[in-house]
Amino acid sequence: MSSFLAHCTPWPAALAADYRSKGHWQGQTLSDLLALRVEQDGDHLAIVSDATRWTYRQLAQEVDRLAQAFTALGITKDDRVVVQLPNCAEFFSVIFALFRLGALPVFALPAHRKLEISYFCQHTEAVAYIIADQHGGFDYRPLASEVKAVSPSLQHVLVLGDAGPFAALQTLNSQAPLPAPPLASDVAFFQLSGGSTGTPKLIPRTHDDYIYSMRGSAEICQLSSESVYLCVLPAGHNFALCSPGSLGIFYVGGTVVMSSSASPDQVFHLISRERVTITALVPPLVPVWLDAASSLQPDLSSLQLVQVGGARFNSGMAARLVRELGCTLQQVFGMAEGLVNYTRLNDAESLILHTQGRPISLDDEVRVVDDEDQLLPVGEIGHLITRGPSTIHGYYKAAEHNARAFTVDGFYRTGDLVRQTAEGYLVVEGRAKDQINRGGEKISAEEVEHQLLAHKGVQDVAIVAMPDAYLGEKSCAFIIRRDNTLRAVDLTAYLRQLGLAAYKIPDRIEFIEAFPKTGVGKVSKKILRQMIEQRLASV
Ligand code: J2J
Repeated sequence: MSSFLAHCTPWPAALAADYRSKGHWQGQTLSDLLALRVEQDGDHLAIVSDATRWTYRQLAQEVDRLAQAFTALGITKDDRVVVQLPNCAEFFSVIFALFRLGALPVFALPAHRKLEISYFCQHTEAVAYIIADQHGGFDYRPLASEVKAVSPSLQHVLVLGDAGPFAALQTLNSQAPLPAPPLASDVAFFQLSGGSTGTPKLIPRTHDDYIYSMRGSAEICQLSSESVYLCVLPAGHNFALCSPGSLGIFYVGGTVVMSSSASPDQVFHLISRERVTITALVPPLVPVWLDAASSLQPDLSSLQLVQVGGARFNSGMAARLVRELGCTLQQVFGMAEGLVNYTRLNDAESLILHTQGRPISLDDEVRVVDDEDQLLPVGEIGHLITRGPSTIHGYYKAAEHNARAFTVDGFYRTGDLVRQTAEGYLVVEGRAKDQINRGGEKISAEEVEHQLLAHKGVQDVAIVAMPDAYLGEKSCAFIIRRDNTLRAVDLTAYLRQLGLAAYKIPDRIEFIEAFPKTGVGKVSKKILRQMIEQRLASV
């Protein structure tokens, strides 16, 4: 048995043994699953992406080519590789090649820029960074040059498309013999945490724990080889990858259709052409799709299940979705740290419209506790803490933070405020963590505050969520400036130039003379939220 990756926290031995004995952890790797698919039905269509149509066999061939090529480059077990690809077929050939080697993808989002990517590369000591040449009007190659200049560990930049000064993924070739495959208990990759701290946190997930979540999710969603999943959200995000997402589809031998955009024109075309049966959305996309569907009248008759999650979903909009699309709605309340809750397909409508579901199995322990970690009576609102076969016991290289983020008996503090119904379903009521949920994109207030504080014109800053009709929440930065000539545009331009992802740049900046304080003299974000709410309501 190999030891667990350094700077990661393994599950306590007793829990691990329990999960194995109950069959939650079955000792399979993600590579094993792909090999099984090829064996069972290699000619089934696995991925559609633009003009690319790969069967499972073709996918596996691409995976082998890349695994050999990566090996020839010296990429090997436990090496970290930052993967920042748009939704395309090659996303999967790259990650399965890394899985085969036991090298560890770090799933960056396409929106991440220099600050985030160089942090991931430095923090994980990544040896390679994999990008597309361009996507969404952005050229990733100059970004890669900047990242490389500040990331001493980085040996390779590999590019899908026109490689410029780097190496092209498509032409890599080698006959290098492959090393022994990893173990199911090994860390397989890193997900990113939504985060509430100064620096982003990385989430080590193992093959065993991820496959537990994927298999359970695929069963709950009743996937089969007939299922066709439209991947609209970023492919590496936990929701799109594993709830049940693309990996859940591969597990049952279905087909994944990649969409590089969430615009109704493109997705409706793909849904009717490929006879898509299931897709996953964040709440802001729902009214956009519904409005467009009512005017364009596309053929969405193949669609059986629409999953919505990532942020609070209004029950009125949920009812509208069911009425207008005539398919099943599933609410999904998940987190990259592990726990995922689902409403079940045959649940009563009241549960589907008004709750965020329940965990995959009873071994996903969920507790609702007060500020002192004491269990609350069922129905009361409190902090959600959780432990289970897919929930991590520690972030990567974050010992100090881990001491606060987990209870002594290994429960993860989700930072969500929830209530549990008599049926055991969870309703998300709010948030205790210092985060803004911008339509499913998570922003750590502290991370952005930290960047703004480095500006010489800023004396102090506090970032809070403000209501937004479309996104649910947007971010508002309250700033005490040193100099009255400092303007909001100076600060947003500053953040952009530093290389912060666009979604983290405050949507609004309010200059203020002094912060309201709590009874113990801390900045009261609660009062700041009320202030901006009132200001927005009065215009
Ligand atoms: C309210 N808040 C929600 C929901 C997540 C499936 C689905 C989503 C994610 C995800 C995921 C919510 N209602 N339905 O990983 O596998 C907020 C909570 C949660 C945080 C996690 C998956 N669904 N949230 O969103 O890691 O605050 O994962 O703790 O990005 O999103 O964010 P993330």
